[in-house]
Formats: sequence, structure tokens, C-alpha cells
Amino acid sequence: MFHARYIMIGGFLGAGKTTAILKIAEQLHERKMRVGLITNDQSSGLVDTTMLGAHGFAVEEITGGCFCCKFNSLVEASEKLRAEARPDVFLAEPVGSCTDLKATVSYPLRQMYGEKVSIAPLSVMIDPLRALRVLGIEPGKSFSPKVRYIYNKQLEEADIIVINKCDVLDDDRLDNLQQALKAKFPGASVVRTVARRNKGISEWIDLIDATDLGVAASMEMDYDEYAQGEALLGWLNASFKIEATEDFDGNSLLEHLGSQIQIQAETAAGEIAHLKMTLVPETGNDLAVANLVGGDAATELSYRLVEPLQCGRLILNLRAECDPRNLQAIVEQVLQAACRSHRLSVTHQQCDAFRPGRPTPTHRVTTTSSLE
Ligand SMILES: Nc1nc2c(ncn2[C@@H]2O[C@H](COP(=O)(O)OP(=O)(O)O)[C@@H](O)[C@H]2O)c(=O)[nH]1
Ligand SMILES: [Mg+2]
Repeated sequence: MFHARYIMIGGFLGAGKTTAILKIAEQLHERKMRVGLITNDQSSGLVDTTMLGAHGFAVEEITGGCFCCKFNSLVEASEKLRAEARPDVFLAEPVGSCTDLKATVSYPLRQMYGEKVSIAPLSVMIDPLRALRVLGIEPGKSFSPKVRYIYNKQLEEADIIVINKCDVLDDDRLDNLQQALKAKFPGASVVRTVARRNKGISEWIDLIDATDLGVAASMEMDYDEYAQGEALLGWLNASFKIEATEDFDGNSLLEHLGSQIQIQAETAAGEIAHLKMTLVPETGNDLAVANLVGGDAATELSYRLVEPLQCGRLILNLRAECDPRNLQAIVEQVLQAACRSHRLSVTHQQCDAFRPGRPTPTHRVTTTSSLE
């Protein structure tokens, strides 16, 4: 009989889940625990999976649907990790537009594994600037009501709300946010982190360790509203080969692309949920990762290329409240213009532009019921 702990870190797109999971994994590793990671997205070949694997952790990715709709794939991934790495702890990151995770993932897992697996309380991370707007505490651009419905539902089921990126706000605004969260979601513990700098992570781990997932009835969900909210968030996954006759600065190219996509999206599209780009040179192990979260944030490079390059692969994942065909048109236009101004040539390799389908969970368990 094996025994493992299953920790799920939810939260909206761009909140910092992947960054935090890496830090948690590193701390657990230092505490001599074996860790297995499970990532999730609608598309395959995730940037995150590659990045986490590069840090030496056992990773499985579930693609083509979320944990709840691909529950059997989640179980298979867990079994595969168990056979290969015998983890003491599973760390799982669901898709950032998913909610109702307790009823569709945690409770079914508990029923399936019984004593063999202990399920940790559910953590939900937030980006504080986004939260201030989405929750209506501060003015500014946000999402439409159906997307905000998903955002609020994520918080409603949280046992632990993690205010991440506390480095971007002063204490007064953070206190305001924390008070509003406490008033609206009184059942949740709140913890503050700067995942990127490893701050608050050990306190958070202690909180995760302190109890097991409770047995309260799962929350009410309106799946029509959920499905409509999901569908509003268009999805673009594209990859391109970028070449030049001379070496070029890939870091500044990514920053340029990010700011241009942002400008175009400002006029033609709705709020950007998360833009992530990676640029990998054709040879060597260099890598750049750029992120943009929210309409008026700046593009940030979490990994920078050490050297200029002549040829590389650009992978772009964009989610925004917008028709995915518009997203595709914006990206193509920006890329063509950048190639002209930077004297580069670009070849399309792959492009998927779509709206996510209606979430249809494999199971939905309300603590007292059995697997449906
Ligand atoms: N300022 C700041 N940025 C962060 C922090 N943690 C993560 N980020 C950035 O937020 C962006 C999204 O992070 P990611 O982990 O990919 O979010 P996910 O979509 O929730 O997995 C990236 O640019 C990260 O570098 C933090 O503590 N502070
Ligand atoms: Mg992620």
C-alpha cells in the first residue's frame, strides 16, 4: 500500500501557479520528499512542462482538456509518476480558467484512492492587481461578468487563498484586498507570497500540511454560465520559426512583440488573461520566457537568452477575452511588422485558435454522493 499527498494549486491564468509549484517542489525536495508534478493545458507541448522538467522534477502533462474533463488521464498520469518516481507528494496545476475542482477532481480522487492518498486543502492563487479589479475594489479594465463568475467561483471553493506577487503592491492596497477577501470568502485562510522570490512559500506549505481537505458539500455551480465564461476566453497556441541573416537580440524581440500585441489587443480585443512566449535557439540550451498578465502590465522576461541568435523557435500561448480569430490576426500582423522592422523572416509551424468547449466533468461528487 502506498501513501502520498495530493496537492492542487488552482487560480486564474497568470496568477503564478507554475512559478509557485516549482518553489514548493524545491522546498519539499530539500525536506527530503520525492515530488511528482502534473501540468495541464488544452494544448500539447507545454512550455511549463519543459521548464519544470529542466529543473529535474518528474513531470507529466495532461493535454487536450482540463483535469475535471480528463479525470482518467489524471489518474493515468498519477500512476505513471508513481511507477517512475514514487512521489511522496503530487503537485498538480489545473487550467487557469477551471473551477469546481473539489467536486470534479479532489473528491473523486479521495473516493478512488481512499486511505492511500491524503488530499490537501485546495489552494487558489491570485494576482493582486487583477483581483482588485475583478472584485471591484479598484477601478480599471477587467473581464465581462461571465468570466468574473469563474474567477469568483475559484475563490469561493478555496480553502487557502494565496495573494501572490505581493512585491507589486504597497501594504495599504494589500491590506484592502485581504480585508475584502476575508469579508467575501470568510471560510478561507489567506496567505501572502512572492513566489518568484520564494517569500511566504514555507508558511504556505505549513498551512497546506496542517489539515486534510474537508468534507463540506461542494459548491453550487451554474454550468451554463461557466461554459459561456470559458468560451469567452479565446485561446491561441502558435509556433513559428524565426530566422535572420545576422545575429539578433531575442530578448528585445519578445519584449517588442509583447508590447505590440498589447497595444493591438487594447483596441481590437478584450482583456488579455495571459500571454506567454518562449524563444528557443535552434542550437544550444538557451531559452527566453516572456509573460504578460493583464492589459496594462508590462511584458516581463522570466528567463532571458544569454546570447543573440540567428534562428529559433517562437512558441506563443495567448488567452484573452476575444474571438480567437482576432487573436490570430493580431499576432500575425504584429509578427509580420516586427519581422520587417527587425529584418527577420518568419515561417508558420503550427497554429490553433479556438474557444474551449463546454466543461463536462467525468465525475461530479458532492461529498455524500458516490462517483457519478
Ligand atoms: N512580480 C511578480 N511576478 C510573479 C510572481 N510569481 C510569478 N510571477 C510572474 O507572473 C507571470 C505568470 O506566472 P506563471 O507561474 O506562469 O502563472 P500561471 O499561469 O498561474 O502558471 C510570470 O511572468 C511570472 O514570472 C511574483 O511573486 N511576483
Ligand atoms: Mg502555469
